[in-house]
Amino acid sequence: MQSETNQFKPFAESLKLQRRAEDFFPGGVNSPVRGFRSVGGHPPFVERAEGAYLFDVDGNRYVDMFGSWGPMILGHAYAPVVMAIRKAAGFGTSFGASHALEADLAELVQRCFPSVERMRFVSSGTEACMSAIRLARGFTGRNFVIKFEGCYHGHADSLLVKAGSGVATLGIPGSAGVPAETAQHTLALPYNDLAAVEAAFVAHPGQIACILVEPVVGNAGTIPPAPGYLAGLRRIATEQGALLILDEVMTGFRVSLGGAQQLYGITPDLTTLGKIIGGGLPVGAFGGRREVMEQLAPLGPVYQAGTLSGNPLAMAAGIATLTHLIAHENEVYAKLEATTRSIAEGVAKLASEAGVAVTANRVGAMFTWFFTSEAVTDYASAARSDTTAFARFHGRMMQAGVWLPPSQFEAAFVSTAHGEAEVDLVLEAARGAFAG
Ligand code: KE4
Repeated sequence: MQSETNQFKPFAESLKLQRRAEDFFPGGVNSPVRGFRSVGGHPPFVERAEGAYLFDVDGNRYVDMFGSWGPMILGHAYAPVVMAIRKAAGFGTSFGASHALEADLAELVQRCFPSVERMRFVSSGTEACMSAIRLARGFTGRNFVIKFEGCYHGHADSLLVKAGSGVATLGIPGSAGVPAETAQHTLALPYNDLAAVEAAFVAHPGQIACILVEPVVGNAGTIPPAPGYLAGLRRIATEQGALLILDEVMTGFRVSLGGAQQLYGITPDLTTLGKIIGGGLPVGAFGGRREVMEQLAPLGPVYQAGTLSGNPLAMAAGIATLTHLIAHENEVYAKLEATTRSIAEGVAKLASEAGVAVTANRVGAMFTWFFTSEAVTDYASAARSDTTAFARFHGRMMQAGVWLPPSQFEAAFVSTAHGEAEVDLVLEAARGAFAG
């Protein structure tokens, strides 16, 4: 909410910067979902961020409800992270050679994810997921990959099949430029439907390398696993000799310190991570069973590499972030749970009182308000949401100083920097948005 003294300022400076950006980048953005295409209007340009807030170039302040799409679990410009980056920068920004910070971060990751017996750092979640399925194919000698409709695992060719996030936001079936020969080995099944998975293995006996799943879907909006669903995937993968890969790029350190695999008690063969483990700097990771990971070059025949993998600044930011989360686990996740519940359920209650159909799905500090009266349990039900109503709500919340993820098919995130004041600001903004 804008303070009394500074009413919401129009986006004069942002519009100027948008026009300049369009001289360089398609749509003026470096990632499509930032473009506000599905909610209308132009995105404000951020000048700086601090704690739970974003500040745009026109002097507007927003409660940040998407946290750079997940990484900013400790809030923006968290001092220990900033200091760690500054200190690391003084020793050089990239070596392309081994250094101790890599194992320092790996040790913290392994403490929280004991299933990750060996790992490799990369520079994005896309790289992590792309590499994990190549490794699964190399380990099993099989070509098919199961993914789920509405799940997004980055923009590698074979994973842009019925994907979520920006692909769903823009309403495109997949992506141009992906050859049918590539996509044919990707089986996109409905989420929360074990029979569909069983049927896929009957149809492709001995041919499916892995089941790749967001254990809590975030990229169709937030969709929790049905009771027993993840355990069912684990059982089927084991029975069929396929690897179970949990894509915890979003849920890792988000839904609990040990991610969804800790929350639901599932041991995957491989895990992909990203976002929070870089503390806002570019880090992804994939890891899991030692005998699988040791198929990777230089030990094994599966190739994977990266110039900036294990970058010292990114390692330092991740170490500072995970060190805080581990040291203050109980306090951190209790606060995230309470704050997120207050926001998610508080706004859903206001919607109900205003006669607006909203279904709130939440797991820990990630949630989505679906503008629909039905339960949202898979992508098909998510897609029946009223995206026009969402866009209207989004615009009104922006005007009131609350920046929600600009898509019905994205999760909102809360940080430890969000407190009672931010809960009040969001509820007040929603009260006005529903009354408008
Ligand atoms: P990146 O390559 O964007 O670091 O990670 C890809 C990825 C993999 N797996 C999951 C579960 C993810 O959520 C993501 C990326 N998430 C989107 C937002 N839903 C990134 C935002 C964007 O594309 O700009």
